[in-house]
Amino acid sequence: MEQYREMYERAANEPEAFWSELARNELSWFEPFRKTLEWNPPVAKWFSDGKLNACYNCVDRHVEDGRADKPALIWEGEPGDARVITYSELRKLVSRFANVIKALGYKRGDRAIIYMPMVPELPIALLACARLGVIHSVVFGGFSAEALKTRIEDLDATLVITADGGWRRGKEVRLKDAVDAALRDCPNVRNVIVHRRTGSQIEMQNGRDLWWHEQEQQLGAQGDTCPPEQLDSEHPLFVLYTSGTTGKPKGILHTTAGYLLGTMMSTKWVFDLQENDVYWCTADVGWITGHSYIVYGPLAAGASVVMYEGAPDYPAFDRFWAIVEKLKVTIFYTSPTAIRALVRQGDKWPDSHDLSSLRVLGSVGEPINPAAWEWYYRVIGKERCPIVDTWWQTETGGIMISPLPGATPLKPGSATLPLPGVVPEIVDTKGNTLRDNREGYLIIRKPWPSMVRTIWGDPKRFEEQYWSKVPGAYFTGDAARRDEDGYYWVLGRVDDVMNVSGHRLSTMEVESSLVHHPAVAEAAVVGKPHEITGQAVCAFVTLKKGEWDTGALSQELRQWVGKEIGAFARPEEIRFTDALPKTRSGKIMRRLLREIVTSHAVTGDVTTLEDMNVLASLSTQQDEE
Ligand code: 7RM
Repeated sequence: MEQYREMYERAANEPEAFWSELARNELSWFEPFRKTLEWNPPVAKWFSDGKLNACYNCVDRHVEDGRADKPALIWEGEPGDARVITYSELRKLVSRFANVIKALGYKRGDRAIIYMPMVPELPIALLACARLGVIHSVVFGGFSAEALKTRIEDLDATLVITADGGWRRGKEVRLKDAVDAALRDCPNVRNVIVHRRTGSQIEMQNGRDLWWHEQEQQLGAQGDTCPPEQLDSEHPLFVLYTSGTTGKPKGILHTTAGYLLGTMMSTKWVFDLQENDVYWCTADVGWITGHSYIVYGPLAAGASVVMYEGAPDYPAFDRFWAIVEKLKVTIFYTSPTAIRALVRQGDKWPDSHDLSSLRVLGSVGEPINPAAWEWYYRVIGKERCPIVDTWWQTETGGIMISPLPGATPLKPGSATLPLPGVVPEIVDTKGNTLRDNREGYLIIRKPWPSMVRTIWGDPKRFEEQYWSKVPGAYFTGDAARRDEDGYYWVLGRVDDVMNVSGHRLSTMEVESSLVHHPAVAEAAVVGKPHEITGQAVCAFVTLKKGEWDTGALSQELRQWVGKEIGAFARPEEIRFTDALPKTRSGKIMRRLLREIVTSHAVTGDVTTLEDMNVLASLSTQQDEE
């Protein structure tokens, strides 16, 4: 802890010296940089006159530094197939695929959309693009053809990399069909490169569509090497689309050196990464967590990275724990949603596996409620493994607030303290700094290397969205509180904070209380306009298996919350439902629920919604009332 304090102080007092020293020592450069930071808010340039290559940093340098035979990717397919790829094999596979792309005429600055299942060819495709300076944009394989099309158009991509399909709960997700549908309206795409995964029947359009393996075969042996391009530090590495408050998704742009440094250092610090760790992040590469903590961070750090193709409950609810046991996973990083889903199935699933290899547990994506935290700590970590609750965003590129395992004393539900070089603050609506224990907006005062550089094609929206609320500071859109120990408690999105009778109330607080009740599986809470109190609490609740008298339970739950938080927090209304509307990454879409309780119409972007039927049945329920 003392070491952390020292480092934090140093980074706060001399940020440029702190980051430039790390960048020099931890990254491999073709040409060294002299300028550390040019900051003209909101435009940041880090290490701008240096040259490097992200793929070289993630792959080649480890082969050259004695990790040639170390496993880089340890892959588990959903059907039970498996592959281990060493760093030297990865260099060859990435170089060959980079040569395929290059031979087709794609070059630095071009844009490629990647739409693939969780197979090794997915990180290989990202790294091959990075090797050539081709800007990639991964679209999560669960997105529809329509969502795919919007992204291809916004990015003006000329190349699509996909697969015939992937496996999910024993069924094929037919990716190539979706690409075909999307491309009917995208004349600028010249080629589709298709990896064969499922072997099912698909259409191949002559001249446009090419099989990955056939293109590779044509290369011959000289295809094994491909010199990495020497790129500027600020060369765009990727664009990742994320939904904002409007209907149109935002293309978050990350560049090369700063992003790589931020993700690599945070991987080492937050997970206490050691040479022989077996590291597993269960996210999909289609989300920022997968980009930063499956691909770029851990590979830049030379780690052995586990990757799993399928669903956590296939063929049974113990799939995660079976993989932990089989591969002797030491670091395990997942989401509260996944944890809650598994809690619901009972302890017998983890209890039937040897989880003694685990050393550090991580959580990401939303605040982790105390009940889930306790279960994760006790049943998975056997009270031996620290839980790192990591707060960050697509826009921040890497982890910003998190405990350091073994050093930071934990408080369940708090992401604890900022990493070195991160300067958060809690402010009111006017941008004034608030005292401890006051809820306010979470902002970041100082620029950091892995920060978002712009919104693709929309610098104006970038400025308005993130930099105009508190001039010169980054606005996260989250509400948070800092306690008397300096610990941060992130309460959720600002638009998820309710105000009931003048009391600030987090939707999460009420949800957390509701899921404490033995009958409740999941809960989502939104504020509903109310004549007297301003807003009233409205809760959507799913129940655990069993027979429930919902009338009586409704009363009981209201009192339950009243007792746990206070009478003002009691939900005025409780709606029981079979499922909650969620994004494909598992976040509850409160915005949609809010629209259901305020009006009848649902507008805006719903392309990230997991199951549209959930939405339809929730609105109908209201229509009937
Ligand atoms: C990594 C990721 C970002 C939003 C963010 C928060 C919420 C994420 C935590 C969290 C509380 C956490 N990127 N969030 N992590 N809230 N504690 N540890 O999820 O761009 O998809 O979402 O997620 O609201 O603003 S994201």
